[in-house]
Amino acid sequence: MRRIRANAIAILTVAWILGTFYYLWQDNKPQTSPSSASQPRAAGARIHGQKGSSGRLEIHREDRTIPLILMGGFEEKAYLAGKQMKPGEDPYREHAFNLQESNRLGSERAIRDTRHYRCASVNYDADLPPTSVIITFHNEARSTLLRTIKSVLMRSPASLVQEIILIDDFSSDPEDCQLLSQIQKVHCLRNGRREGLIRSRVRGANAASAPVLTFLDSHCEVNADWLQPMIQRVKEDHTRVVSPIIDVISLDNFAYLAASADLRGGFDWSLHFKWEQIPIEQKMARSDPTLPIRTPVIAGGIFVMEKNWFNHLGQYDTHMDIWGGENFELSFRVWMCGGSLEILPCSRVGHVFRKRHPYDFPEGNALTYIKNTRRAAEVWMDEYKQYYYSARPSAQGKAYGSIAERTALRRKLNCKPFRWYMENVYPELRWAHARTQVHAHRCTHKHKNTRTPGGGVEFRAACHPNEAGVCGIRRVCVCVCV
Ligand SMILES: [Mn+2]
Repeated sequence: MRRIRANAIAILTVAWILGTFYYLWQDNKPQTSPSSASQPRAAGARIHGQKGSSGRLEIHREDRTIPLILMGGFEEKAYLAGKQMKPGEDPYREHAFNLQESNRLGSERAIRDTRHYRCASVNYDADLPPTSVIITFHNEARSTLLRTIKSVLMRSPASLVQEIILIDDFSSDPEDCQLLSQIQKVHCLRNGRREGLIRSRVRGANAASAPVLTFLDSHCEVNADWLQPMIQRVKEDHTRVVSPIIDVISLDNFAYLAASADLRGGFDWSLHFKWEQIPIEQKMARSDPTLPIRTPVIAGGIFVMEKNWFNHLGQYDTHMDIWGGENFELSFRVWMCGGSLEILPCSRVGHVFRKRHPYDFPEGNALTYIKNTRRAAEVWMDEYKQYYYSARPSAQGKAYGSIAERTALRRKLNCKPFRWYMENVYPELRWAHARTQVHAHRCTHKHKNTRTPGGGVEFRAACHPNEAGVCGIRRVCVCVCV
């Protein structure tokens, strides 16, 4: 009896020791926990602090060092010293982020590899096509701009980056851009007047010599192997437009924080962009965390697209000004005219999200946003544009210029109606609408047979089967339950 008990204790002890070892081994496996920073990464959204020590190992993969020859005659110290803060100056004033911290960091800091650990073992084709990286900016801080460029050179296979095209959108100091063109592969184009993001990007795309375009913001740091997953997806199917997960670089201390891997781009009827959770059915079906995430819209700052496809689809609406709304126009166009949009979890790029725009909109921030989104709604949203107007009544009566070219483009490309987009790409939006709009308006009579230039469908068709389209004051139409 005693012997049996002693044996049992011995076995339990061995099992306990093995269990402990297994636990420790598991815990040391390199892993980035997606739940450790699960906050949305939208501009203005609250940013989740990184959990200090989660007990897991963080891996810093070796960055490629930039060969000196690649930096050409560029004198980094002189470039950065040329724009230093004056003592006592508010470090947030000029750029709406902490310039002092940015300047202190240096241009080649290491950042945490925030990808899921399984991304490191995904294989990519050896013969991926090269890309032209297009960075547009207006009065960007020299330290953030340089870090953006150097991170691209450090963390991309040299053969994939054919060139980096900087579009200086009429910044106060032309040297911000010009001096950087001493770095190999970096070209600088300067606008003779303020054109805004959209026309600047089109200029960059027209100058690009590589078959794939990579649009990048000017205050980013790209992460390990960011480029291969995106170029691979575009190579496999040229109609895909892909973007990375956008990590958060703190505007206060420039800490690099992992964003959640479970988000996609969405919007509400006022065409306000937001990050949202992937619908639960799709989330359950995701067996492999390295797989792409379909997204109804992209945030717009960072994406990769084939150059021919970009041109075929009509580039951008160049009558949009400065910034804002262009991501909706592009997203609707890509989906409705035969392409698709994806977020690739194995590609990560850090971006400084700010709470305000540090630059002026010549016609005012709100007016520009309304003009741009109104153009997107008028060209692409068919009868659904009425929801946009009901959510943004101030848009009615605001000038938005001629859309004839863009509606002609839509006809030429034979694009699907917005209704198709609603049903197949973003069905979740309709429900949100039905719940919020019904209470917002008092409706007077049924609105019948509204024919719209784009779709030629009754307004009624825009509603859920158990709803009817109703027209209220000022032709604002909503869906109500019947
Ligand atoms: Mn930005």
